[in-house]
Amino acid sequence: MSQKELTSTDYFAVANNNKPQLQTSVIDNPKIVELETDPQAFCGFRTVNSRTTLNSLAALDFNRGDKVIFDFGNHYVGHFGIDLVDHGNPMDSPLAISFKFAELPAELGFDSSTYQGLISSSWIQEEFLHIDHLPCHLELPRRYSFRYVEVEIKDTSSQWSVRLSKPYIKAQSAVNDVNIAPLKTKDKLLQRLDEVSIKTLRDCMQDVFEDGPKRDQRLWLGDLRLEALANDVTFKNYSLTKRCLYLFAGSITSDDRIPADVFTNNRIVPDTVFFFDYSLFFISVLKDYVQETNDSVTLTELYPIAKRAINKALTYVNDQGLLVAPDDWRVFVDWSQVIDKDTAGQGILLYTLKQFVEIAKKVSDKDLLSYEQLVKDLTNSAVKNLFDSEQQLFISGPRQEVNIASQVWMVLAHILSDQDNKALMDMALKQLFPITGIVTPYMYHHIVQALFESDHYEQAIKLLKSYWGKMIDLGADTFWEAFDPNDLDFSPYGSPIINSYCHAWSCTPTYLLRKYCPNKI
Ligand code: RAM
Repeated sequence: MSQKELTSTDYFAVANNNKPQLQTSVIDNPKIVELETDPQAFCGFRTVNSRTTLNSLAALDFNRGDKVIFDFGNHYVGHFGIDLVDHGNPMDSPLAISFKFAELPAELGFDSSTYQGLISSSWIQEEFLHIDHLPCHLELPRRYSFRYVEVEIKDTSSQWSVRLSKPYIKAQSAVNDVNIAPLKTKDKLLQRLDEVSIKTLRDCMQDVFEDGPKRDQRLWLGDLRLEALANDVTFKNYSLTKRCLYLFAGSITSDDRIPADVFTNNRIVPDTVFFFDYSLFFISVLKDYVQETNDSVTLTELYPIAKRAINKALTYVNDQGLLVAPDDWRVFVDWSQVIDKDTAGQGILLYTLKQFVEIAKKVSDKDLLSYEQLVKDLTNSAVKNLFDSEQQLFISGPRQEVNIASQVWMVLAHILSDQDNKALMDMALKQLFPITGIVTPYMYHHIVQALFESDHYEQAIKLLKSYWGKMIDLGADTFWEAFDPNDLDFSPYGSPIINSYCHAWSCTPTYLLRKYCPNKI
């Protein structure tokens, strides 16, 4: 099989040929609700039904300071529309009107002018408009990600009022409500975890597999890997995975690093953010895609990129056979700021090197043997240098720290025998549970997966139920970007209001349940 590399332009052309046709559906008849403070609710806010109904709304006069909140009953991504009509004396001034869009009630309770988080406040979903002439049918041009919309009248004049009717969402996704076979279980919570996962994935499947339709609305490699796995057991939209693989292939740098993310609106722009592990996950996505589809053309065209990515990563292995990732190309693993990530990085390198060997076999790469030898060498060095036989756990970094991420990635890399993997997770369960210091569903996914893969079925289900189940208890319609059950206000960016509450990398319960327990639950 020839392994000739294409140019960026060629890769992007294939990506463009696999652009999805977005499917739209209209969601109307929302309920009208009111916002209340509640110390027990997520970030202190909940909604309650209002006495106003949609029918009575159309006859209500709105003036300066009046507000109404629509609740569409579930999370959607799309455009909001509403009819506005003036009432009373002639309209002697423009209408000033504002909108807030929220995935969760707490976003409505937050005053955006007080936001001091690390990333741009412009992600906060709000809009302020002047409308010169009524009546009008307004459909906002920007796409939002939301369940709730608060409409506030900033001003009319003392002469006239405005009346509101027919609010709706034109919802969009790359995928339709296809017939996904229901999860085979009588367990109501597991059914709900599966449904919410699928909804999360669906709302993130847009022009690319986005990380979060509220924020960053962008293709990230780490998120893509998990979305593609969940897609394999649900929507099976393989051309979207293919599109995203080609977008990353065309974005590889001249020094062989694959960017962590790519912007795809208007034009394709690779970001200048790089994570060591994300670059390697290109190999995982390619291997999984080829395993699912047997698409040998894609494998041939993308294999050279995978090879450049693994070769580049291997240049950071030292004489002892250990990965030393450079400061400007760090290993991400989780948003946790408290765990050492060195050993998890070694685990990820081994995990992806083994996957690379699988695809190298498929293309009959002449260098196959040397990669197989490297798997053996790096495995030996990991066991020799990083496994602490006294504690029976892997240690990480200069402080020889013991943390859950190291154990999990070593289990997932399967460098130990199945029996030793089981013993390792037994010890992790004893010493490192309940989990602390991990703050994303992304890393929790890997913990659950490591439990399944080390023959800890019950503990895996228990963790799925307690972690993702807690988000549901807190009102999740879709799963979240960040969630630390020990610190509900946690945000990687300094304010939970900027967090995304429909986030791709949290959609994996559907994958974990369908892959690891099809006939058991
Ligand atoms: C954020 C997003 C994204 C993730 C990166 C590391 O910007 O949450 O999903 O991949 O961080």
